[in-house]
Amino acid sequence: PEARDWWRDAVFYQVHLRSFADSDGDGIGDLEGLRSRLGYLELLGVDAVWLTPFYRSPMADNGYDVTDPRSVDPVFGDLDAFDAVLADAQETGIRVIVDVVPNHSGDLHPWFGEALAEGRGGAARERYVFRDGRGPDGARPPNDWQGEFGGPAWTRVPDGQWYLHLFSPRQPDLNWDNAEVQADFELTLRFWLDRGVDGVRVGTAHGLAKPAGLPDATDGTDPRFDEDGVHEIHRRIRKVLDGYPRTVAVGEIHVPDGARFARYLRPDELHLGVDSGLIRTEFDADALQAAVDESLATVAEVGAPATWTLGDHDTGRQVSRHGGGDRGRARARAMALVELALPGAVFLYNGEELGLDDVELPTESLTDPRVRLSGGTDRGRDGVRVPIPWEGTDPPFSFSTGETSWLPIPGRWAALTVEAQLEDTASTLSLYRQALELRQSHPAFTGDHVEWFGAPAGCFALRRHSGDEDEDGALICALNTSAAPISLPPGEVLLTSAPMVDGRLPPDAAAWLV
Ligand code: ISL
Repeated sequence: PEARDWWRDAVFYQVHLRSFADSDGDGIGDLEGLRSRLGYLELLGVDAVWLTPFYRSPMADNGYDVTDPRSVDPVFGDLDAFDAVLADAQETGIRVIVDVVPNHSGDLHPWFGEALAEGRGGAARERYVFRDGRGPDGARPPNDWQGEFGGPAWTRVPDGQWYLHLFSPRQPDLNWDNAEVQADFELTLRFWLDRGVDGVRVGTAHGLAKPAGLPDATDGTDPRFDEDGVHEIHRRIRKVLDGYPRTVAVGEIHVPDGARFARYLRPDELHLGVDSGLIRTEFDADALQAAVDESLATVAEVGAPATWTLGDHDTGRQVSRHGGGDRGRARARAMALVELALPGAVFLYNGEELGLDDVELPTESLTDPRVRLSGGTDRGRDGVRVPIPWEGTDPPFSFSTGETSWLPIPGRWAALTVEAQLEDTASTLSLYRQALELRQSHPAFTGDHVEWFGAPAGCFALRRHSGDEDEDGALICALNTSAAPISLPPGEVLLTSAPMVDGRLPPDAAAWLV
């Protein structure tokens, strides 16, 4: 019989390419750098890599402003370099998915140039969302929508029309009612699938479709996202993927509730949706238990696997979110054992396995368009995109063959380099390696059922099992978010996120038992 779909319980590792490894000394991570570090990903033990956008782009939003979705930006290499990464990764047993950006193009995409040159009423404008403004002379935007990064979601062009951009003005939204837009996206999917990628991450999967008439946002509704029409688009994407066996489509889906989320994962839509429930939940056993239950219940409705993530290139790192320092790191380590204990797929973000924290960058280093569009009240997302410290005692810690890196790496990360942590059995990297190894090889990690049993206040104990009466295969994950050490349930301890104290699990720690 056909083996279980690989992606149902895969551990995906998000490579923020620009920040991963630089092979040519310009301070920017690239494909050849990634290729040279595939051995590390093998050692870490991940199943797949999700590669952030590497397409030709002016990088006004970190490459999510794509000029040509079927190309490689020279700063990252070329198509041959991409093919080499793909071949070597797959040879090593690591699958590769690429980030596709269907909601918008970059402003340097030839289509947008044509739309501006052609003027109002022309077919080139139909690929985007151009409208006349309101009020005398159309001087007010067509509706009241705000952009995700701040400011109005509309920008006026010299002939007086406005175009829609849910993100930065350099990311005009595509019109998904337009046949050319649809056909071109299918070409892009096939371009990468034909090259052999194992799937795609669909950015802003809850965007794309826009409501007829582009109504104002009234209280309690957000007409910008999660329109019913988006599901027809996902069904078309799924049909394309179904022609490529064993590929996966992973959606970035931000919607108000689980019922809306599940709609994207119906059997003829996306395979997986990145669930940010754990990211939003505080370090509290009851709250975390509720979040896990909610995520499991959400996907159970549609038969999709759950997914778990503690961070990505858009959200703050766990260590900092939990207060930083030793306590923040202890909590982040505990959360790693929680996410890796659960049934379903996991999305790790590069550097999470090193216990990296958010970096306070000098203003002149910031590149995120959110900084400017928010009027500077928001420091943006660069602080979670600082390059990986690999080796040595000083920045850039072998991230680059050159002297510098596109964002400065703090000297205090000297203790967190891959090199330092590989040698230290107590390091966060060693914890992740052990956890991934167990998750991969131990039979206790095969069950799909989760149940909870009695634990002291401020703690939880979950039991993951197969649902059969044969309970030999069960895994127990205990989490202590209380202020006091706790006794563990009976069983053999496989792994703890912190050393036991007098036979008990200390605060801010988790343990796995069988
Ligand atoms: O981080 C956010 C706001 O600052 C989110 O709203 C995020 O922008 C949204 O989830 C969509 O994310 C994806 O597309 C964005 C890009 O900036 C993100 O990095 C990407 O993950 C626009 O292309």
